[in-house]
Amino acid sequence: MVKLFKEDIKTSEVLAWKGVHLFHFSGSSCSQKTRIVLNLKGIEWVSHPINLLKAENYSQWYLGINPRGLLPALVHNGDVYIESNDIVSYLDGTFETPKLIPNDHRDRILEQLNTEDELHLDLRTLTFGFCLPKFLTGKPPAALDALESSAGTVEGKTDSHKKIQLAFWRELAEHGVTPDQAINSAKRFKKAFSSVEKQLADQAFLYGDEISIVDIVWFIYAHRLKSTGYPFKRLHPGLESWYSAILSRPEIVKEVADPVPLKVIRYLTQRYQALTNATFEKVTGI
Ligand SMILES: N[C@@H](CCC(=O)N[C@@H](CS)C(=O)NCC(=O)O)C(=O)O
Repeated sequence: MVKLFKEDIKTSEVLAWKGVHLFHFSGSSCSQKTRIVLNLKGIEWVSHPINLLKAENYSQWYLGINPRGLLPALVHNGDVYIESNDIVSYLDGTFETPKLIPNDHRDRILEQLNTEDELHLDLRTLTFGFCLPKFLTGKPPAALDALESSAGTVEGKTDSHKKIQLAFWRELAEHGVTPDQAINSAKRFKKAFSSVEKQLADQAFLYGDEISIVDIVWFIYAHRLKSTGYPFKRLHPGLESWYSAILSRPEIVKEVADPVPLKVIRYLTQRYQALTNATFEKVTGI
């Protein structure tokens, strides 16, 4: 559980905030996960949008709340939590119903959340490779420099996560998404979703009749992957009714809806990829 120490929090005004506050961005998958959990649990929360397209997450103000410069971040009565899976676990423990991490399966669920987190950069790779033109995927070098030079600590220690983020963005700026990266990311998702499909073979949701946090996190990845051209229906036919059942919930669908400009950009990007033999299926061979 990544709960920041008081001395990590340089934007000290948040220490006095009461209630539940979420820093988030509409199109961020980790933010979507957290908003869905807040909705399903009926928790009242204050919204603090941070625009990733304007690199607001690298402002000194936001780095003073989340030294990793990532979304989401949760403030609850002055305590700051980062890492979306830690945030949803915290919310589930603090706001009892409906229970999204049933106690009987807690260890396995935490393991699955870990697996999902490890695939996060693969999701980014495929999103940037197949939904957006390259010129829209980068971060301003000055913003990356701001992250690199910020002296923020996480739980009192210099944080190693920053290096991973910086390497990702700098490599992306240098060579875009390479075919090898796309192939490897696609294969990892194929493996992960094959295992989700097995677990769902004879039940409506991954832990029985009720939706759990694991359904939510895999649903969000499935939803994003579908938009990249990953052949979800062909590879995982057993997941279609599970996916549609989750998508039909009003507390969920509203959090994953794409804005019209993004849909237009994605449509044009994928038309161009079709004309140049560079679609998801052509590149990954999956
Ligand atoms: N492991 C982190 C990943 C967070 C993450 O990568 N968030 C993305 C949005 S989904 C972000 O803030 N990206 C902005 C950036 O890297 O500049 C979590 O689960 O919270």
